[in-house]
Amino acid sequence: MADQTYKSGFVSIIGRPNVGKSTLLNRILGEKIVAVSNKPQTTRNVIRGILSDEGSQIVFVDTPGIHSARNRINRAMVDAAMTAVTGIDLLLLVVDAAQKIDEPFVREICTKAGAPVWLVLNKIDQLEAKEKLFSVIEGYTKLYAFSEIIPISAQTGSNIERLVGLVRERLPTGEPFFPDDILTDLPEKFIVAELIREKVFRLTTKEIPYGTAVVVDAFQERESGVVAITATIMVERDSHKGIIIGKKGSMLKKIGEQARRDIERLLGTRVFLELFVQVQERWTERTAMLRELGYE
Ligand SMILES: Nc1nc2c(ncn2[C@@H]2O[C@H](COP(=O)(O)OP(=O)(O)OP(=O)(O)O)[C@@H](O)[C@H]2O)c(=O)[nH]1
Ligand SMILES: [Mg+2]
Repeated sequence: MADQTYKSGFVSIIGRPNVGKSTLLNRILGEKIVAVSNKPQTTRNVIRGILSDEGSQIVFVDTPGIHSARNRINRAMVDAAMTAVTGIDLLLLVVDAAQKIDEPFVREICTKAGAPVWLVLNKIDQLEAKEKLFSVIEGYTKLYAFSEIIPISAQTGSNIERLVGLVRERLPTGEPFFPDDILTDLPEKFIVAELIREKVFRLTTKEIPYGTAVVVDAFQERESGVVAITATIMVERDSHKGIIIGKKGSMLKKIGEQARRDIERLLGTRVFLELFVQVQERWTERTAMLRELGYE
């Protein structure tokens, strides 16, 4: 007979770019599966992270930051995020506690939400004074009757356990949606590409990261236990290719080394990572390419 007390549900993590949504997902899972950087629009896909224990399964849905998108890929990203506002059990609206309240945005999300909205005040480690938090909370309370308001720091881990505990309590009873031993329903290949893309976002500047995408071409477990991975970093222009490769290959080497370390931690094995760079002109505007990369 099915367990009558087991709880399960979907919880979307929504917010403006750069507020710390992906940092929060990684922190909750205790593993890095999504890219985090100090540049806005780091996340491009809706990514489900699964937290299971004996009595519950919470599926957290990380989403691209919502902004006024101009080009094709960004519009696809925002559309994807907006679909995650409905068809869920709970919505975590993440904001940067140190930033001015974005009233129209908060109102829009709360109006469109198809589930109770909790306000997650992130980056409280950046508030100069604790008292400041009270006025921030007051400001948001005037805007909307949030079911919960939870101050956290995704970076330091402050109050994360409490947040997860409250979410678990509020979930409906029901069967698990996924096996209890997986962190995400996405293939390993996708997460590997995401970890490589994160390094490009962290190590390059200006428009370079926005014109890059990563595709894993081969993923092979060898008898020695080493996983051999070949991946291609796509760029939009020849000049960008030069930057990604760097002087005597120094940038590509750095991207590869840092990515390999993260991938090894995730897979728990030794990894041999080979990276290539390829120019695909205007791929961010091309339907076929966007589909192939899972962005549309
Ligand atoms: N000080 C501080 N920085 C944080 C905290 N959480 C996230 N950050 C930083 O904020 C930046 C953005 O974090 P992300 O997790 O990539 O933000 P995001 O909301 O997923 O951004 P998009 O994917 O672009 O929408 C990174 O530099 C993080 O290290 C926090 O609690 N405190
Ligand atoms: Mg993100």
